Amino acid sequence: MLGSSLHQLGNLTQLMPTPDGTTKSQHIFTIAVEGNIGCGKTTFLQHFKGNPKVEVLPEPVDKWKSVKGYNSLDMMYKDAARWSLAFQSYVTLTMMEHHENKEETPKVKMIERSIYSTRHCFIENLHQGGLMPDIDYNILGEWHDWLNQNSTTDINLIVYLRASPQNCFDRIHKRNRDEEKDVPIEYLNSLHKLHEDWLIEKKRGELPAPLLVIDANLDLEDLQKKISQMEPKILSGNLS
Ligand code: TTP
Ligand code: MG
Repeated sequence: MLGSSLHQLGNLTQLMPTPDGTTKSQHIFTIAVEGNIGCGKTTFLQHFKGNPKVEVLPEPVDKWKSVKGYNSLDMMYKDAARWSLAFQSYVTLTMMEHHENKEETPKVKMIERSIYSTRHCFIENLHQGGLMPDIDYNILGEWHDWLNQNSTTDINLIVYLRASPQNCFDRIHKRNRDEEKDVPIEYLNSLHKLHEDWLIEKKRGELPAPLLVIDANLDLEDLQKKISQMEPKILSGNLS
């Protein structure tokens, strides 16, 4: 079913004139890779990096770490009650840059996360945990509603890398990103629950795209093998 919608999307590909006179096309198929912090999203994207038919857009964590000299990720972790609105607004902006990104030749676009997980997992978590007041939460909610209605936020497939919070915790400590050194397991437990509520239990309403769940509890080598096996399915969008 998804295979035929991919075909239709291919036919619908539009060439869009840009102010500099060149034309850029819509992507034929957009895949959002989702899952808890440390579940292996970047590893998954790396696998497709050399493929000329795929445009890979990893999460711009470096941008978040350097906003005109400010490390907004670090500020958020150190004082979430003060900085989460600023940080989550910036994350939303950088997610939109990826959603709106267009190429000169149509390709499959693969993005690390989306505005959907920013909202349903991270913003929700901060609000539920009492670190984001209602007013900030409501304003961000209105921004997200507006963006969904007025800009390109369409995705065609969600790949959910499902891993236990304990495995994510171990990987985060192994990779040792400075800002994340004090992330407690409880934080990963709540984020895991919010991913499950959104993607598996569908508590946030209908998903924006069909879902492919991959067990990401495997060690790195086995995960790589699994991604290779599943590559044709993922890139064709044919889940049957
Ligand atoms: P992730 O988006 O989970 O990316 P990752 O690179 O840690 O995951 P993986 O190992 O699977 O590639 O989170 C990046 C950091 O940004 C992490 O510390 C959580 C934080 N973050 C937020 O606080 N709010 C957000 O909305 C997002 C998207 C990330
Ligand atoms: Mg990553």
